[in-house]
Amino acid sequence: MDKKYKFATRNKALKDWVIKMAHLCDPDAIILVDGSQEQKSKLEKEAVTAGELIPLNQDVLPGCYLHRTNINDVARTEHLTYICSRKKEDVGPTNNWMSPEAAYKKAREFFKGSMKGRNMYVIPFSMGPVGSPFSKIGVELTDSRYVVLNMMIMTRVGIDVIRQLEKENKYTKCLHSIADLDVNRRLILHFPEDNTIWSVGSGYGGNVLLGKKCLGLRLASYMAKKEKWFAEHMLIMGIEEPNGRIKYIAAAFPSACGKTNLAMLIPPEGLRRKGYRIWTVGDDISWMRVDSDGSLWAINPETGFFGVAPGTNSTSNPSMVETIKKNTIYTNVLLKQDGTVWWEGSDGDVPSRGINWQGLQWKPGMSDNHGEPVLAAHPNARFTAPLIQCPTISYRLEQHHGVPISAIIFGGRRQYLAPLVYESFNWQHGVFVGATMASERTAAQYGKLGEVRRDPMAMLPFCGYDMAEYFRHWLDMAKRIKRAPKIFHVNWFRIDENGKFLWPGYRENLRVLEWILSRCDNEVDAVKTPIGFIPRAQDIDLTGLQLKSGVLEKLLVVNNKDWLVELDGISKFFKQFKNKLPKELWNEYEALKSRLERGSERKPDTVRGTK
Ligand code: GTP
Ligand code: SPV
Ligand code: MN
Repeated sequence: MDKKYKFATRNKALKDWVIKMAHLCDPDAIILVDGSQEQKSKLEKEAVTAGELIPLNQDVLPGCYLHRTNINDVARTEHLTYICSRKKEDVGPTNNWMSPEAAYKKAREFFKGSMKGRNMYVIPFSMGPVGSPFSKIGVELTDSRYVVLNMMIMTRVGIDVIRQLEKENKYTKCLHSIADLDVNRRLILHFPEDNTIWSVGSGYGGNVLLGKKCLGLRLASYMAKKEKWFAEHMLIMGIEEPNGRIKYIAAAFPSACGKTNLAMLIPPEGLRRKGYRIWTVGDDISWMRVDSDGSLWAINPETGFFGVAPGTNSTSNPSMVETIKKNTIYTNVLLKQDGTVWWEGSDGDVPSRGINWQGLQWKPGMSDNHGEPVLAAHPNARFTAPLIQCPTISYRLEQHHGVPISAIIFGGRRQYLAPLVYESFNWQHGVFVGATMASERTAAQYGKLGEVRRDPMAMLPFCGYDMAEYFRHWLDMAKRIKRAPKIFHVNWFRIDENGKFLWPGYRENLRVLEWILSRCDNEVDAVKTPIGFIPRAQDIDLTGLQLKSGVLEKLLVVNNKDWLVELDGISKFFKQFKNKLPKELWNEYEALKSRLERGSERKPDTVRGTK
């Protein structure tokens, strides 16, 4: 019953692989995605006919569509995500492991005949500008038009990538099928040694847009270790200072902890008047290399935003509101009667009715059988929109060498403990700060909301190899980076006795970034605490911000006793890496411990000039 599949390319190996996968999945036909507008329109029409996309009100939202995923398929499924290295110890204690043989065998069963009645699309894509030495090429085979249309926004798709492949033949083989969307037959598999990704049984973004987390972080981090660069879960932004210079920073926060919002903030009035302006380079992934000048240079390998919808409005993120007015795919938000969309924390009044993310009639105030409110949008509802539509997009987006990084920022969602901002003492201590990051769980992944989990460098779910080796890599890179960025930690999420956020966050975060940059330029003194340098209250410019007196001081408190308790969690986390954990990190741990113990006997904060 062998079908004759047709697929033309001069790259013989590529052709053989595509045909072989087609024989496994049994699609009706193979279709090459060429990135053209005509093909895009055709796919949109077909997706609408098939009910995969709902066209939105084209007068208000031109080129926009709504998609609903299955209700059991609304976030990344980390427990079904595996790194399949030949040796189990190579993935470390924080990754799920399956042997390549077992993984291929198990997934092959799910892929067998999975595309019957559908087409197999061949998406050639480049992460990073086509032809840049930073870039990596992938080819994703998928039976989902939703995936094709999203990939066309998120990555560079088209014939020029195929041409590149004909020259180089180095690419990541990505296979995806929605199959029957059965959570019991769902697997997200990475084969770093084969440069291959297999994803089956899901239709949710992070599980299926294989350029993003799967290639852009898991496989890329593995390559980066070997090739001596960094693939990180970081935003990249340019901060234009009043003197006209633009400085770039990269910041790693766990999923749904504010990368997108920070990357495209509009300066608050007080700072705007001073002359600050923001340039957005990326909101999720940063690939960084040491260039010949000894600095770290970063590109955003993506071309789109796959951003969290709930909470996005004209106050929290006006640039995003502007960005998603056209050519945007909305996933799992509320459909209003007028053919526009809504979500919790969106602009405008709460609609009197609509169809919610589950496809059910919805009215405000509804509750389910357990008395829980029925939501209009899923908390992890997202939009996919082209970067170039962002009013603050950086003109350096397409530059093959990216942008030079002045500061690296780590951060998490901590109701207590971590102060608004602190600076590490040096690179090694900065790596310790990143390696001991922790955050409260959000809706971006399955699991118990609010639970504190350690998420080093925001990479716990995205590191494609043993995290102990990953820390080693971070430490080793110090030798190569002659002009190393300073490393900071921020926390926008500290709360008061009433459970309210102490810090207004969002655009006001620029006030903290201003301090960070002035520290990079050695322009201000700081207060030395056991955990690092914190700002003197007078050095955070609060012009135009109504912050009650004493609040900033509260935000900056470093409580030694709490940190000593935190050390237990850190030590537990470190211990699982056994003797593979770099000893430098244990040294940092011991040093912090003794600073905290000494500190609790003395006056906690000692002001010291560090200029
Ligand atoms: P991923 O796309 O999952 O990697 O998430 P992200 O890190 O880009 O997070 P995003 O910017 O989308 O923010 C996620 C949630 O955090 C949204 O609900 C925001 O409204 C909220 N948020 C972002 N910045 C701040 C802030 O400064 N303060 C507070 N309190 N909330 C914020
Ligand atoms: C994240 O969860 O960190 C995201 C969304 O950016 S996803 O692409 O689904 O991983
Ligand atoms: Mn992310």
